Amino acid sequence: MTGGLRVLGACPLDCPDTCSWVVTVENGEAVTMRGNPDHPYTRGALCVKVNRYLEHTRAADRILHPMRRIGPKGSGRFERISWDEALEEISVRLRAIVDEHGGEAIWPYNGTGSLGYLQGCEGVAGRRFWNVLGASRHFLNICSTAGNVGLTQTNGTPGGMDPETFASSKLVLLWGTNTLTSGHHLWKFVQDARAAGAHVVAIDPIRTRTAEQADEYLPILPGTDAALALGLLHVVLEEGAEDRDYLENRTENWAEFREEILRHPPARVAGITGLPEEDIRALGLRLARTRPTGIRATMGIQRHAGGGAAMRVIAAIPGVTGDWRHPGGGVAYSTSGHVHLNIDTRDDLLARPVRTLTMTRLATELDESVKCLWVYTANPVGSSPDQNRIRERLLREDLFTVVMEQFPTDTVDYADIVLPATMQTEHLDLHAGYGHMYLMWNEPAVKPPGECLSTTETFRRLARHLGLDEPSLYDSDLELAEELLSSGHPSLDGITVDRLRKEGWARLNVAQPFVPFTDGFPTPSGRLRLPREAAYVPPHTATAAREPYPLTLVTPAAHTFLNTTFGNNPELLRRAGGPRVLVNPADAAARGLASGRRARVFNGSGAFEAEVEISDRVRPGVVAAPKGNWPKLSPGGAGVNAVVDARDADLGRGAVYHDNLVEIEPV
Ligand SMILES: Nc1nc2c(c(=O)[nH]1)N[C@H]1C(S)=C(S)[C@@H](COP(=O)(O)OP(=O)(O)OC[C@H]3O[C@@H](n4cnc5c(=O)[nH]c(N)nc54)[C@H](O)[C@@H]3O)O[C@H]1N2
Ligand SMILES: Nc1nc2c(c(=O)[nH]1)N[C@H]1C(S)=C(S)[C@@H](COP(=O)(O)OP(=O)(O)OC[C@H]3O[C@@H](n4cnc5c(=O)[nH]c(N)nc54)[C@H](O)[C@@H]3O)O[C@H]1N2
Ligand code: SF4
Ligand SMILES: [Mo]
Repeated sequence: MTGGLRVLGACPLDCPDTCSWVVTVENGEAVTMRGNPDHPYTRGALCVKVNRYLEHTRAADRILHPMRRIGPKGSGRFERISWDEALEEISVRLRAIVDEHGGEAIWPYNGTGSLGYLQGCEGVAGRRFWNVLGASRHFLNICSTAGNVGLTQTNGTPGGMDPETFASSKLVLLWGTNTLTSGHHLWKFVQDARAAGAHVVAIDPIRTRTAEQADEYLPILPGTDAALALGLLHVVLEEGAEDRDYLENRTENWAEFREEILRHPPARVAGITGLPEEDIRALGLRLARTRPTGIRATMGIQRHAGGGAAMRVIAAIPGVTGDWRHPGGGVAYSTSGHVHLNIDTRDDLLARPVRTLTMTRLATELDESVKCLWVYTANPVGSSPDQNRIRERLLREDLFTVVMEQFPTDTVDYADIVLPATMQTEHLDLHAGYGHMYLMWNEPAVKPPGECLSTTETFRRLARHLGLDEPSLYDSDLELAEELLSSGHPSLDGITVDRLRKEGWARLNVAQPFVPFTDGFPTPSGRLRLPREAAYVPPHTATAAREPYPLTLVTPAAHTFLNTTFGNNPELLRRAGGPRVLVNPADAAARGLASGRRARVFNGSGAFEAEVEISDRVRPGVVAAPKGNWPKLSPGGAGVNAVVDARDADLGRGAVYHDNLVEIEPV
């Protein structure tokens, strides 16, 4: 045990768990970072990635100073400049752009690199500043919007089960979610349920490490979950196990939805989902007979053409079974719908309405009308769809690109000005888990290295340099935190900055166990709205011609990276072993692919290279390559998103990362 000062913080990454951590500081240096054993949900463990966070803050390639481009666009060649020079050049360019083209010529492009309410996307850092300039709005649709909209149409909110209540479930469906990789703290609660006799089923086109730990695994065809849900409900109806009282008093559209269920008997659903009819029947029987059933369905399901509809039908299941009556019953997608902070983006500062530009559509919407692209907490060249076209667009000479970053990502290579950003141990922030019911405080533990500045401080300095006189642009971090907590919502009663600073976290002021919707749903009727229209929307991979690209590519979370974050960490890169593609033995044989050998994965949009892993963890016709590898650190210089299209899902304009067709050939 070291002596030093203990500083409480929280993981900022786009992971449901938002871990509580303790940093030990000696002589101004962060010496250790450990999971906080006192936190009721994360209970002391971090993860394979964030165990290297401190090492990452000190990485040799950390960006420590402002820089200006000296090579051609995209070359990644820069010279060091001072903050004053950077602010001056930016101010001159922004003023000229606003004067000549209007504020909407600026695209503030922020991503999920930090979920901080101050420094990251949840409080929409920088938005007040952009409002004063009249910049375009940015629609952050890259991650979860299809599911959010689908759930909101059904329940009135994307918020669902408190994940802690899975300990009380008797049947656990891990549906399109790789718990042990993408938010592993839920697992303890799943194991508690199991110890009390629960049966755990994984539904995933890949036999993931989570699926391998489950009691039962269904290798569903990608994008067909709505059909499976209807088939399971068909069995529930055959058994007469629907909760008639709940349906009558708590839901609407039952007559229509019942018809839709009856159109999907297990035999038909088997043909759509690629699952044996008897397995669908067996799971349907379990669902019919097991209360409470807890469904953990996360973002994997909704990264498809019909992803929004899939979440709608899955959300309908507890409406039919009445599972929302019980702790441990219902659907858990995200808890963010239960968080009621006062996010005051000051949209009243806009002089006139402005257009909205869409995050996943960078490749098409970054046209001549955009004169400044301002990227922060995002790495679009690595993470956004249609990588090759994004690169082309970023080469435009008259586009002024500013990137605020910690590391020299592929996106940084295209910047005109790079601004050095702090990391989580170096700035203050407030967080809320999207996989638990706690607000989290992050106290800075150390001084920023070099000349790094936080997001909030960067925008304050920029405002000052531009001579903007709107007072709210200068609110301090503590003032911003106070404002966030000032919504007056009862779930925040008694939660103050002082308390958060002292304790590190606070559970939202809700019952324990928290069972949502016992007093009705936040829909206009107060009822759960069962789908009325065609409930199953097929994936692109089922409706498009499967020639000349016959394989369905799924691109899920990598175990060792968090999106592209850590993609440059030498040890995590070593563990990942470079970009990989999982191929079924039959597909490999048909193409002369060998395990451990490099292959080219391609379609009409582009190509990337990866090492082949031949495995029956994917079924014939389905291949899988994780997201997260940096294109420039990958063979061939391209990443998985070179073959991902910028198509929209059915709802919320969500991204379709798991719904693309490819072919593979040996290199
Ligand atoms: N280690 C690690 N953790 C992460 C991340 C990471 O990059 N690495 N990313 C973080 C972020 S940004 C997010 S949004 C979450 C995402 O994490 P998840 O919500 O888990 O989403 P995905 O990894 O996209 O997909 C989850 C699983 O769904 C499966 N899947 C794909 N398509 C379908 C389908 O049509 N039906 C079904 N039933 N399953 C399908 C995939 O094979 C995968 O195993 O995780 C966060 N956690
Ligand atoms: N093929 C495929 N692609 C995917 C997905 C998929 O399933 N498949 N998933 C998508 C999902 S779910 C998401 S959420 C997106 C994520 O896509 P992005 O939002 O682009 O997130 P990252 O790729 O993690 O890049 C975040 C960057 O922010 C930087 N950063 C972190 N903290 C800070 C900070 O405090 N200040 C500043 N200035 N920078 C910071 C990090 O260094 C990192 O380079 O990726 C999507 N991309
Ligand atoms: S990435 Fe997730 S599991 Fe890892 S430390 Fe952060 S919140 Fe915890
Ligand atoms: Mo995400």
